[in-house]
Amino acid sequence: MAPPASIVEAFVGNAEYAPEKACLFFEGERWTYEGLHVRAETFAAALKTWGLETGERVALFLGNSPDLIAAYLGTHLAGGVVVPVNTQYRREELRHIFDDAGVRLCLTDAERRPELDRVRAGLPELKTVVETGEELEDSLKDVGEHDIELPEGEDLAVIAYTSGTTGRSKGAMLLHRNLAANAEAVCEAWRWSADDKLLLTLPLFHTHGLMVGVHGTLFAGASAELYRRFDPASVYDALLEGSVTMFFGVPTMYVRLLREARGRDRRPRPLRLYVSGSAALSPQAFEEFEEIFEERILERYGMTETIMNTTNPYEGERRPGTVGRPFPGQEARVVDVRSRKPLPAGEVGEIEVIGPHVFKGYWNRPDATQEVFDGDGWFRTGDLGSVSEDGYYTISGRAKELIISGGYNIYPREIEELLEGYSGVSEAAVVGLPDEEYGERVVAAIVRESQDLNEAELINLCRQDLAGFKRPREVVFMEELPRNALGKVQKHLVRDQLVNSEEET
Ligand code: MLC
Ligand code: AMP
Repeated sequence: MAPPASIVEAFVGNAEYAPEKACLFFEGERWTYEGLHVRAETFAAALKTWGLETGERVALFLGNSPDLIAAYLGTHLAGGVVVPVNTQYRREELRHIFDDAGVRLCLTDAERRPELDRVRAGLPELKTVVETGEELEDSLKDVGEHDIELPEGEDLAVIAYTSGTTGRSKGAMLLHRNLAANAEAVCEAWRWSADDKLLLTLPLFHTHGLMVGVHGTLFAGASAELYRRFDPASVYDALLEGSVTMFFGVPTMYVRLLREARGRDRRPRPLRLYVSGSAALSPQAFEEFEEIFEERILERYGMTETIMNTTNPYEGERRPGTVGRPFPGQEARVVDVRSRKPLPAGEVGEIEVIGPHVFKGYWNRPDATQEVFDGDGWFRTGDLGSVSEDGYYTISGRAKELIISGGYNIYPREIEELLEGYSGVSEAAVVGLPDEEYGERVVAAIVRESQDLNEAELINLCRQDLAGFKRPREVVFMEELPRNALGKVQKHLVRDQLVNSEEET
């Protein structure tokens, strides 16, 4: 039998095979495969009743909940394309995504709606906004009968916005077949089966939570205990309770779990699998975790454009500080950044990947798409690294200018452009400084026009315009920014100055 061409096809197959099997647990509710299937079909019919045409975009701007997953599947059943939206985004970030993707319909919740309402007038293509709860339940009552079809593998499934080097984020176009192929590879590599129960506390608007956590669960016919958000105490309690078999987290979550464990007497029994990704897990955290939890975390490496790229082995050596080998059916290589020629083991260059998981390109951005493909379909990840003689990849830096804080990607240019737009700021350079908990934290170096401008004022302005995780944690005023002979700001020197002044204080 041919493998499923989409996640929704795999899900429907599992729902037909084992309708009564538990799929999701959420705040005391138990959702069976059949229950979620019915809800997804209701969403699909509702989207059609509200006028959604094949290929039109549906934004999901709401917190973790079964409805988010049902609406995701329902959009695919209705032939729509999902645009997941970070729930921390503020007006300008929202305006850009909704406008760029031409979002036609949005499902949101009471907490996020006011932020969307602030920009709605400037979004003529956004015809319908529905809020979960009473408004949604009322509108689902009038849903008509509609034909529902499974999507084709080549159809566009998701436009996932990823931070952009030029400030504005770009929409990565993932096809149904990309999602299905990667989920199949992940399930095979990690031996994910219908018997598994994943503790899922990651946000569902990013690759890690949605395309690894949710897709893997639905593909394997497994179940997930879904949380609204990560909270170390509740996660520790759930681990002690012992019914989950897997936990996936970003390194910040593991750092917090370790802190939680130090304050507890009881230890959870080892799980089948702990996975870390989205940012580098420090070898210290890996080792401390092994001491306390008696388990070696499996670290893997992925990104929005390609979902999962490499993984440490399920059986075999999980090597701290490395991200393992390519997933089954996929390939990776390290190339020289200038000549683009493959490099021998041990040498550092840019990591490239190829395979059925690699996205189609950026929405409406053929220029940007062309830049990231290196001929013959190899995708330039923008990550620097090397590969060992026995095939393990190590990420050692980034060719792209990027800060990763708590697993969220932040492009400094976006924040610099905003800061430079504030009155009193003549120049801004944003860098990431090392941070024990978040890996890196955002710090802004500012050249100001007047001494009256202060740190609190700038941070407050950013609070209004930016998602909280992008807001600079500190602002440092400088007489001038270090520049090279061509006038380009030397970010590494800014960073060195800030690190040195931190060490002095
Ligand atoms: C929240 N805050 C952060 C932050 N997350 N600040 C810096 N970095 C972060 N990552 C800020 C909030 O804005 C707020 O500040 C304050 O912290 C408290 O908010 P909170 O909601 O209580 O957040 P917190 O519990 O601290 O969140 C930490 C976290 C979260 C680790 C649980 O960041 C998280 O869920 N990260 C996961 C991100 C993720 O899924 N990445 C995957 C990308 S996919 P204020 O001042 O505004 O109130 C990818 C590909 C791959 O990378 O390989 O997986
Ligand atoms: P995003 O664009 O949000 O999907 O983030 C992808 C980026 O996260 C990658 O390009 C890497 O820089 C980083 N990343 C993901 N997993 C890891 C990991 N295990 N170690 C180091 N960096 C990682």
